[in-house]
Amino acid sequence: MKQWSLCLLICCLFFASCKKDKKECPIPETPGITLIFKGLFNGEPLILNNEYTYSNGNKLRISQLEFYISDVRLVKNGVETPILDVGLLDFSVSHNEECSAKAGEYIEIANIPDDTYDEIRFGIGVSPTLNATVPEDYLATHPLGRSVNHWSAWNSYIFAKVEGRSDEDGNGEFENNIVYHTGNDIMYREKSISTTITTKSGTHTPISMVVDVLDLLSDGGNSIDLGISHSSPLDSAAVETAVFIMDNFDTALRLE
Ligand SMILES: [Ca+2]
Repeated sequence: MKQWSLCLLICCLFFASCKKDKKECPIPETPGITLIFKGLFNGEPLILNNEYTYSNGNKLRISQLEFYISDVRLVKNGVETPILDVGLLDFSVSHNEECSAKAGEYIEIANIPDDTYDEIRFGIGVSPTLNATVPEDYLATHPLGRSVNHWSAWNSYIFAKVEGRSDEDGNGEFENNIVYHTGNDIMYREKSISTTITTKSGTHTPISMVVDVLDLLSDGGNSIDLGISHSSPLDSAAVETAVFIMDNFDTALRLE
């Protein structure tokens, strides 16, 4: 009997600790569309700072994944309905532990016209029109109001961030710092996903997608040399790393 009580207590503590995290798991069933992005690494849930194996066998830890989406549109028979200008997916809170990582990082969009759509389109990064603005144009709570996400040297928002550390010499110490930041209008990418989306007033419509960090760093044939630890400046050869990551969103980000 004592053992059962102890077990129950542990279970309660487990669920209480899950609930306490800022990002809910499962996520709230708010009326409207909820765009859900579940971080993965090689098909497994992405837990920040956990150890994963890179394509060359080296160990690495991802400490941050973040990216903007913009110009989100629902499409029916080729006709677009805009539903969101810009949103920021910051995985730093939701992907700290398994429960909320499996639930995913999400953006809620209300007031969607009732209909059945056959496609969703959006840009990865900040659309050129919005990228011509600066954080000072916004409140700090707006997705574009974060001054740390704007790089004046690029005259651009940072479209995506993949950060972490890797163990390049296999001695168990993660000495290599990787900071891959992308930006500039040339790196803006369009994404289109064909799927049936039915919206009805007062109804929760989730669209679940995944984004696999290994697929951002490696396209199967080529992999980023993690020894190239930075993706900047824009005029350096290392910028190819940033372009490679943005190109890879096409396959790394997909319907769940
Ligand atoms: Ca090492």
